[in-house]
Amino acid sequence: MQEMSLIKQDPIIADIIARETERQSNEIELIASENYTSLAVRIALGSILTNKYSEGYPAKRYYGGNTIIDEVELLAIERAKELFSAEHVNVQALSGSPANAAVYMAFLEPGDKVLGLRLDHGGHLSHGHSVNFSGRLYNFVQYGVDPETGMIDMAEVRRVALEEKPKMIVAGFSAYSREIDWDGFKAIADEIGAFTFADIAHIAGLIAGKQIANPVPIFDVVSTTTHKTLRGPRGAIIMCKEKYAKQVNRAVFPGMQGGPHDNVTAAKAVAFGEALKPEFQEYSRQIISNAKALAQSLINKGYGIVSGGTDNHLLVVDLSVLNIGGKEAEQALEAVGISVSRSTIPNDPKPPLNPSGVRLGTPAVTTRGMKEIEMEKIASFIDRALKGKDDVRVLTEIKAEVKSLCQEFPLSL
Ligand code: DSN
Repeated sequence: MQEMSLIKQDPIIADIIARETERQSNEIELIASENYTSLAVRIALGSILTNKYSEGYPAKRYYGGNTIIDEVELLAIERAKELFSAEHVNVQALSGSPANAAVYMAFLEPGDKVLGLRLDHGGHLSHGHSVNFSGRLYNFVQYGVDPETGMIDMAEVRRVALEEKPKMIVAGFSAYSREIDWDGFKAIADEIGAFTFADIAHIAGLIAGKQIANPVPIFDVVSTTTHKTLRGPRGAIIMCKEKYAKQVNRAVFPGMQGGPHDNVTAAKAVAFGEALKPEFQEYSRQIISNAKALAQSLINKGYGIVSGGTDNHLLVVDLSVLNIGGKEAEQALEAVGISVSRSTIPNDPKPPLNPSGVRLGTPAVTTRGMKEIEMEKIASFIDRALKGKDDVRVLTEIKAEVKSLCQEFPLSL
């Protein structure tokens, strides 16, 4: 019904959406930060809640007519609190980087010193990269992973922290595949009186699904996007101790943003409701099991995996063995219907536009219902496509096999 109306009113956009639906249905999604939302999440996203303005917070709005909207926001807050054992949650942050900007604004003054992980070692742009607002407004100093193990060395984090005495320590990453020692970060921060900030954007679903440790009860402030492993709409939330609630809320509105996107808030509430169900724990367990199986299958084929494996949903494959760059690999895999993102490896000798690795993630394929056996097949597709990247016949053959595997695991549209 809604689709018919779009086709009638704007056939060009309707056609684009139809083609993207077909692409998502028939291709393998291995981008670690992507997932497939449920129909319920998408119905909330497409609802008339998008028509409303509600600057402010429940019962304290700057516009009339918000009684029902207040119910939506309060429900999203309650569910997020339960999911992460949080004292306070702001559900209005529009996305990951704006959420992080609000966190910095709530706890720091421009020029303050912050400690975060280097982007090329698995960190995130908003954790202090020089081209990002974070690196321009704040004085970021950075730690890296151990060159031998590819893992964060807490002794090194402590050494840098004691030397630099930052006002805040950031933990949480975009391309790091190992468990994070939250208690270790907290202990180091306590030694120097620094705030602790965890960005759990990538692993929030695995924490909600009780498969990996939760920093929310011990850290001062935690941000997460809602659309990655958490499988909700594109957006973010910020969680903090009750004593910081006011400053975090003020940083989001009126500090960073105007009106919240109430349709997105409703979709977040739906996703949190889904994540509170016991089946989400099984989903999270399977994501990790699939990532381990994919890593092992690639290791068996001779590929290097940064840090030697994974404890979460992602892995960074070192392509040096094939002597091809991440960009060529990304393109070869796209040609067979497999989406991945190029990635630096620690101390990468190659440039960021064509680094030495690709990052793979299993949240989306796990949502489709794929298991370890399919990960072996996917590893074989990847290996054959990379080795046959210049042979159109080989690529065409693999593309047909990818489509046929996808059709065994249809998306719920
Ligand atoms: N772009 C996201 C990712 O792919 O990790 C992080 O913001």
